[in-house]
Amino acid sequence: MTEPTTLAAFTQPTLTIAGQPAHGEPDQVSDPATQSVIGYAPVASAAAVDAAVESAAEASGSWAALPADARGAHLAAIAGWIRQHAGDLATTLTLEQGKPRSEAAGEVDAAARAFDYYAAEAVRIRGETIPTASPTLRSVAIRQPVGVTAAIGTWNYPLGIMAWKIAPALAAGCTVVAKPAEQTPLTVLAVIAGAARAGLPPGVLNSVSGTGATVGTSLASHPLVRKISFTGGTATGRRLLHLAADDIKSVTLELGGHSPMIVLADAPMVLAVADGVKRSFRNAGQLCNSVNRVFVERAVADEFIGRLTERAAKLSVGHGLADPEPDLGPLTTREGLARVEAHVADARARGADIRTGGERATGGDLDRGWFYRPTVVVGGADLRMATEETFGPVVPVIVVDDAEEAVTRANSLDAGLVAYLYTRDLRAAILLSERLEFGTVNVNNVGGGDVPFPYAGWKHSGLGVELSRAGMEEFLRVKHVRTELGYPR
Ligand code: TXE
Repeated sequence: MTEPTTLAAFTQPTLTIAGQPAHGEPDQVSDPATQSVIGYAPVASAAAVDAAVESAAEASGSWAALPADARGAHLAAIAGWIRQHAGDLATTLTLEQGKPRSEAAGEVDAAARAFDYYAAEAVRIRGETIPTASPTLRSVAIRQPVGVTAAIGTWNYPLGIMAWKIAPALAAGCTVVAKPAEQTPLTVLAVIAGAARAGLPPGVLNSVSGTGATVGTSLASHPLVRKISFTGGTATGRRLLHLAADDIKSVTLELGGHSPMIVLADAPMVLAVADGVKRSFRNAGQLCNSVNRVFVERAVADEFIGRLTERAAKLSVGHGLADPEPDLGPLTTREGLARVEAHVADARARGADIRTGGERATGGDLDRGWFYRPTVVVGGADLRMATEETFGPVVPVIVVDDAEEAVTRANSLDAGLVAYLYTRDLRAAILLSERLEFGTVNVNNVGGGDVPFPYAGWKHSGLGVELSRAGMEEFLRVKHVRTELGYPR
């Protein structure tokens, strides 16, 4: 097969079914910064979804039986293909999703690193020998792949999130049918087509594209699918869990968050402000681990709010491919912009203080896109934005009396993905982080969310674990093999 050499090959990708390019009704993909059509993704028919799942089922036995290091070598080849095409992939990602080009390049690199990481991890799948009561009886627990996996992704980190599903699934010996979000299908479809070019056996990794209601539902409910790995909204996650229950499918869910940032009176202030800016506005706030509410202790509230506001007001907004590069691109979806506007209107109606932003970014080319100014709001914990995920460049700051109030408020919502804590007090850092009901607690940093580290949503933020070694184990199941050797000869 010839290698794509132009951007068009990435903005007009095919589906991949049984290792072959497959087509479908073309669906327009638009640049959220300009509303211009930048590409087309083929919508998978019902027959195409069936064919994709059947090819994954057919490839399942031989892929699982392939020695782990050979599976790892295939994953490394996919990482190589991604790196070879990193430039065009990053440009396509900015065009379909909106994020600044350097962040898109970072996401492409993260995807390649995920394939490299699980290439190495594939050979580390281990079982256990369990002592029995008899010298002739052997009990061994082995771990085998769950089977055909439906990987359903979303639009804020389309390629990164999909790599975090596909790479551990393939390493574990599962075959995959992947469905990217309908808003941002291009880079994912391009990489899956690239994986076939990089020599992945037919059927091991297939792609289908289209809406959740049609393609997503038929994929997730297909009887040959044994595992659903999903990232997206909590409502969709709940629906998929119900659907999986009917057929007892295994499920891993990464759902919405509502991350608190707690700034105690002894916080390292410069760091807290810098990290607050980074985690509130990166990717225009469209991060599941975005800072969604800050609880700051009264003694340092004025200083923190003043500095945060000053930094936020200086952030630039523009097309992700512009030179110089802006700090923020547009919101990716029209609905996303409408929600941001509704949350800010609610804050105004409740008398909150909008310190900066609070309106769309307009003028010149900005009028064509879904741009919003980085916004800092000071208000009460009753604001909609302080209880519902805004998924936009908006951060409410709530002043609290002490650490106790901050932790109680932080734990009061159903969301349990990530919490951030800023303090110089080691005792407070350890004791409070143990009380925070979140799958990740960051103390004096905003890192994590990267392939070596486990990422788990607690409460309504998810089920199971992604990333790290634990993320691969989600695609394995245990088999007990009990062998009596003492039978008569
Ligand atoms: O998610 P959806 P959306 C949160 C965030 C955001 C909200 C909704 O709060 O505003 O989710 O985002 C497919 N059967 N996060 O609208 O609708 C759909 O086609 C099978 C948090 O993007 O859940 C897409 O591929 N599939 C998140 C994927 O599910 C279905 C990051 C996600 O769509 C389906 C992004 C169905 N019935 C948004 N319905 C995080 N944790 O990072 C939809 N889909």
